[in-house]
Amino acid sequence: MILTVATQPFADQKPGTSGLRKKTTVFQQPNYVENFLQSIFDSLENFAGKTLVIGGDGRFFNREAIQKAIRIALANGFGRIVVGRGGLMSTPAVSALIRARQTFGGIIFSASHNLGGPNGDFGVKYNIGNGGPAPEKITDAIYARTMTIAAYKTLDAPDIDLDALGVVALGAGSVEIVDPVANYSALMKTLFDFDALRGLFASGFTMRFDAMHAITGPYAHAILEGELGAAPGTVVNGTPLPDFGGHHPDPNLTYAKDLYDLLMSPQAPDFGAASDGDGDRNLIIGRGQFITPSDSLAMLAANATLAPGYAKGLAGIARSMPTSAAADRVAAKLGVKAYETPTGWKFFGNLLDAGLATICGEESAGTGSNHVREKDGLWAVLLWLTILASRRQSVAEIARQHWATYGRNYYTRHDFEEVDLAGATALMDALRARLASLPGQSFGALKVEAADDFAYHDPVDNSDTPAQGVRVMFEGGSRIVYRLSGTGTVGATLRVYIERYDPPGGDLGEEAQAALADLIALSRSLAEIEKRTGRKEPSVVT
Ligand code: VG1
Ligand code: CO
Repeated sequence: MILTVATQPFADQKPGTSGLRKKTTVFQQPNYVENFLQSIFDSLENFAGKTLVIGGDGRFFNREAIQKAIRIALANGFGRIVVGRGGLMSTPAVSALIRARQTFGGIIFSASHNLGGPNGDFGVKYNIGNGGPAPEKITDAIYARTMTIAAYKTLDAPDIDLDALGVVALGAGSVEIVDPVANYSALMKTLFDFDALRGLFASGFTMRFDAMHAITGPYAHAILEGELGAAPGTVVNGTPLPDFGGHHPDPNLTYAKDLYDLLMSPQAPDFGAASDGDGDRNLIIGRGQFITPSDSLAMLAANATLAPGYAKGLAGIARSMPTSAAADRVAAKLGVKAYETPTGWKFFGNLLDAGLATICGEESAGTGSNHVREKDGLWAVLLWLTILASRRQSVAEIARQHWATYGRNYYTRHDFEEVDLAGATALMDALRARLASLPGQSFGALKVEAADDFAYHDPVDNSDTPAQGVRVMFEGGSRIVYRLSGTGTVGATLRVYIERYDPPGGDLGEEAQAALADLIALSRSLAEIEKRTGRKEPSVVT
């Protein structure tokens, strides 16, 4: 039986960079998740009888949210709901399944790299029929709807057993519980030569994959150890836990420090990688050699044709604006177009759909391709393994050759997390007010060439997205970028992205923080970070 439940709007349901993210306790309020889901369905048309995929990263409140979503989606007229067993499915696997089954869309419950648990964060995101995050036109409509909603529809029905594979009837439709890994694993086999990868591990190649107690555990166990013959124990922290073991499931040098320390030690395996809460990010570390996500994008793009799925070459390469320009140099050499988009994977969807770009990436440890419409952590690992299997060189040798050919973009991101929102907003306003006066000014040896607030024009749908971050560009290819995060849940997080280009033959040394020291100091003074946020040092450096 369909129930119509009266409700009233919450004022805080504005989707950010990647859906709606809030403290779990906010999501647990009566009607909170129901309102947002109903607002999603109210913003969509012509889905009666169609199929919806629902997945989650397994964090605390995942099962409850999925039960609610199943009832609300069926009450709104969807015909079939496809759910990963246990309510689990990684973000790239949801994207892959939407595409494989040509479903109407999907719902992903995740707050990605944010802490989980009762005191952590929760999130929800709607993905469209191409498998990618809903574009701004839809997220704006959803937000508008959340402000006027007066009722939601649901079913008067018991919970579904999320752990039993198979189809059960519910309301006027049905729910299908599927193995969350099977379709994803099959897709990977179409892109990569699994025999060659098996050969790599059979030759004695060793790696560690840290799933950070999050969603990629089952995928990595099945593919790396199961299919490819990596030694048992290759995957660590491979069982998804509702609180991610109390850790941030964020694969960076701060939260995956154990992995970094191992790869820098005498006991280092050949290769190390990690993924995040929902499986769309990747961290790549070779023995003794960390690869920045921006460099990883460039190196993957430069070598992509070694994988069968990309043997015909790349149509183009896209990166988010704060991502280093390393990938642009590869695009130039390949003679393909380089695209620069705002932060967030939703901006890559049109480029991929239109066949303008094949590989995309973000400095925040996200890389992916046209195989899905999300970034994909394990995909990046398999492409790296393909390159290592084919070139028979170490990660460090591949990096050194890359820099010798293209030059090196030294890169770091400094995050000032959970600072006062008013102070951070004032900091950005003050920077914006100075933009016109910066070009031509010199700060020591650094001369400003241009400064702007990044605006994106989508070449496919001609939409415009203004105010995506302040860029200060210096002569010689150095750059400081400032923007406020759209995924935090407390106060504001100021992200400062710092980059310096060193042409082939140059050598600023191994230490990025040292190679960027003058730019880092300038990034602080230019934006008056200490005065406006009260913080002398960033909370996270990646
Ligand atoms: C961050 C990253 C961005 C990424 C987004 C979602 O956004 O900077 O590159 O696309 O998270 O990633 P922000 O607005 O906090 O800078 V994930 O792994 O949450 O889906
Ligand atoms: Co993520």
